[in-house]
Amino acid sequence: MIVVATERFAEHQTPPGHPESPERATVMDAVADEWRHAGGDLVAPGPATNDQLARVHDEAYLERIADTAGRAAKLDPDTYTSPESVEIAHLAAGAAIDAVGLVVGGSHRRGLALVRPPGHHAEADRAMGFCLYNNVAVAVAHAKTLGVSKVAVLDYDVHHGNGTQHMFESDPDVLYVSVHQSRFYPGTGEVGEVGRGAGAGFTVNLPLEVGAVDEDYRVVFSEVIVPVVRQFQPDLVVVSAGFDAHERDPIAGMRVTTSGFAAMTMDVLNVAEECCAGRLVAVTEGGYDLRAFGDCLRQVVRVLSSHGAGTAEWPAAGAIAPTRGQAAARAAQAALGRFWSL
Ligand code: Q9C
Ligand code: ZN
Repeated sequence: MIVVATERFAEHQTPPGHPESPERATVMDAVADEWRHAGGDLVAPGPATNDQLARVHDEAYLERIADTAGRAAKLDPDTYTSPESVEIAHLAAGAAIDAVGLVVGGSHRRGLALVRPPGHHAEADRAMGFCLYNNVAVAVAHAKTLGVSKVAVLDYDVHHGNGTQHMFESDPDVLYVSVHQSRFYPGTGEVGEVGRGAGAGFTVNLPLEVGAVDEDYRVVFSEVIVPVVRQFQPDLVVVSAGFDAHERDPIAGMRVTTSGFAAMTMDVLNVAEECCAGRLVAVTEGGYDLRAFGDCLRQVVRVLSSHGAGTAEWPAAGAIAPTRGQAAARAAQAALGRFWSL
């Protein structure tokens, strides 16, 4: 596995008390250092170019963001820049691009880009939800230029990745799968959103009721996510790796444990092993409890650096019955049964 990271991600500043804080970069740095000291491969990213960003963002939007260079700006009620943010956002998208380049180039089977600001809420023409550029979408578009035909994106951030979904919703070569907290920010990601035109069936949304536990996630992974990704047969898997569904997270209401995140990552890595020689790139998104963020990142490093794949070690079911997961899986089977055998 290759880790793509830089201490410069701390330079993007948000207002005091903002959950997407520069301290998150300190956590990423600690994880990257541990990886390097253990003998792991670590590289610093180059900046994404305007042309690379323009594969998913509008030129007028890129100009608007470029105009905030050197100053603090409020782009949206949740999304702020500091003078350095544009430059750092280019490095975040560049890190996702570099991780994809290394994995598709064949020097590494797996990649992990430790980045901020996050990306999955950024639309073609709009910053939102702490996101400036859609790092994962830029990386997917980059993979296609390298000749990768089919890319599966799995987004386990607690919020729906509206930007990523919208950028690829008409594209049958990009499968977008999101599991998220239902009726929560940003408000999209209902189970009936299944893609448009030729892309119908290639958007899979699994909204879970607030309070979901590991066992709910295990149910939706085993009944929907793993079967769909397996049937899609991707040539590359990209994970929007947000950890704000964690039980310790301050801004959402799910109860996933650190082991639950390890198991989700292992489940999707297993499909990548089956379909595409384990070619998987994870790119960080949210995750706002610093301890949980670090713990989950260490689990992702452990899983992605394991040889081959093993069976996912889902935590033992607790006292809470997985009714939320069962309801989400049933709803997805009804909405998507005409596209996939579920
Ligand atoms: N204005 C990510 O996790 N909260 N973004 C809005 C009402 C926005 C989260 C609250 C949460 C954005 C990447
Ligand atoms: Zn999130």
